[in-house]
Amino acid sequence: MSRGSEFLVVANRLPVDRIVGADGEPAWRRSPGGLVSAIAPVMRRRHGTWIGWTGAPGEELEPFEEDGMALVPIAQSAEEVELYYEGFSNATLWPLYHDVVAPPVYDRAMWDAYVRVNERFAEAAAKVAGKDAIVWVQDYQLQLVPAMLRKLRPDLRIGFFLHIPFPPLELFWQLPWRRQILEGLLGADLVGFQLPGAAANFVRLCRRLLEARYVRHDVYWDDRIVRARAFPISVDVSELNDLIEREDVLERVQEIRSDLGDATILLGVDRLDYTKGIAQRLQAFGELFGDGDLKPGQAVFVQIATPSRERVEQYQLLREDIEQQVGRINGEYGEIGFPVIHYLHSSYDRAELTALYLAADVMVVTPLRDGMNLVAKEYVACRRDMRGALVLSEFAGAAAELRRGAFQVNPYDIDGLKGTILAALDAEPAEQARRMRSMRRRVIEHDVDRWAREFLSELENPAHPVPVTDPALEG
Ligand code: ADQ
Repeated sequence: MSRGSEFLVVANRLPVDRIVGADGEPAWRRSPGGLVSAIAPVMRRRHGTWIGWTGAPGEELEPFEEDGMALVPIAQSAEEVELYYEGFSNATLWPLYHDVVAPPVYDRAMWDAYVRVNERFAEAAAKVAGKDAIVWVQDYQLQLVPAMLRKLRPDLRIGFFLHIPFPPLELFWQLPWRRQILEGLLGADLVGFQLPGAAANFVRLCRRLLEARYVRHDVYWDDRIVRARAFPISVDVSELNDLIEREDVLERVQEIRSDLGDATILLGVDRLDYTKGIAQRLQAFGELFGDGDLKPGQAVFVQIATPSRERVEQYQLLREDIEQQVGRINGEYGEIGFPVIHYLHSSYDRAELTALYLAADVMVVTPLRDGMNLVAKEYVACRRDMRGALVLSEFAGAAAELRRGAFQVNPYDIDGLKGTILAALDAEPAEQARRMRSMRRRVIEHDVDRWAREFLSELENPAHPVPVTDPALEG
């Protein structure tokens, strides 16, 4: 075998987006986001390779280099995108793993496509990995890759990280292909989750469904030990530190504030997804006007909703619902020049998001279920001024770490949500600072760099004991 890569990342998407370059020619640019910036330095240091899809159906590209990373594109036909990506990944696994907040679709053609595309990723990784290489597989779209890859290349060390929740046995049991998914994951040496509870769900399922032996969070499978551990993901604190000092960002903060008539600003930033609890927060906010607790012009909600999975039916319905709801609330409670909700269905660059975080008096993060939620951590990382308040759902993974500083809420409880929003609006600067200090300590010490380092060190040095649970995450 020729000398291949000693470090590989396998993810549904490549870490680059297609853009039009200065010369008008198509070009690539590194995708924004913590995962890419956390892994990029390791990739460069170890001459790593990233295997993923470009995002364009039917496109077949040769491997190429970008930003110091070797990239191997995996083709997906339009039909595979529909069945594997929009179908099994986003219409089956996504709702099943998020407490079934929407009904999962169980479709055999979707499953077949999921197997086929996972195989393609595994074969590509087997081909480019050097002897004894480290392979890090990412997320729910590729849960079969660890076992497929181990079969092809038993010499590799394989890690897997799940970015979304891992459901309890009672829900996972619905899945017609539950055994195959578990066996797929057990091909890894280390299976990482956001929270210890998810690792515990996984181990319990291995025991009940596969009758696997286990000791604490170690599963004995196929004469190997598969470790299940929690590694709560975080944000790129140093990138955000640079942004909050930029002159143009600070000017933009003033501009946003004055455009909104110096009203108190509540902010929501989410992909437009039914797991994010957008309707619940808007309803609670609207009712505060009906109750007379808030007046138009006094407080305003800015809801940024990034377009997402627009070809999946549930997402189209959600968009219609939210847009109707915004129209209804503004129609009912707004006044000329004072809408109560500003709804923006668009994507923004990091500088604009940072300006919004700095302008917001209250950040409202109310998912019905969320693996972690980076928006909550980004807000905290940006507020070096110790101002602002975070309203945070108990059902976000981030709630475990930010418990002391956030105004925690059950998003299904609309009255509770109203009371919590009012409490956050009323918090005195001293209380805001006390809460923010506690949250910032956690986020700054546990940034995304540390997340990647801890995962890789656990993968590469299994003898090195890492506590099964982080005391800060205990309930
Ligand atoms: P997501 O469900 O996408 O991630 P989240 O963790 O909040 O959710 O990350 C979203 C990212 O997109 C943030 O970095 C945010 O700044 C950015 N973003 C949101 N709206 C944007 C907009 N309008 N324009 C530009 N950028 C925008 C999944 C899981 C989470 C888990 C992450 C990481 O669902 O639970 O935290 O992966 O593991």
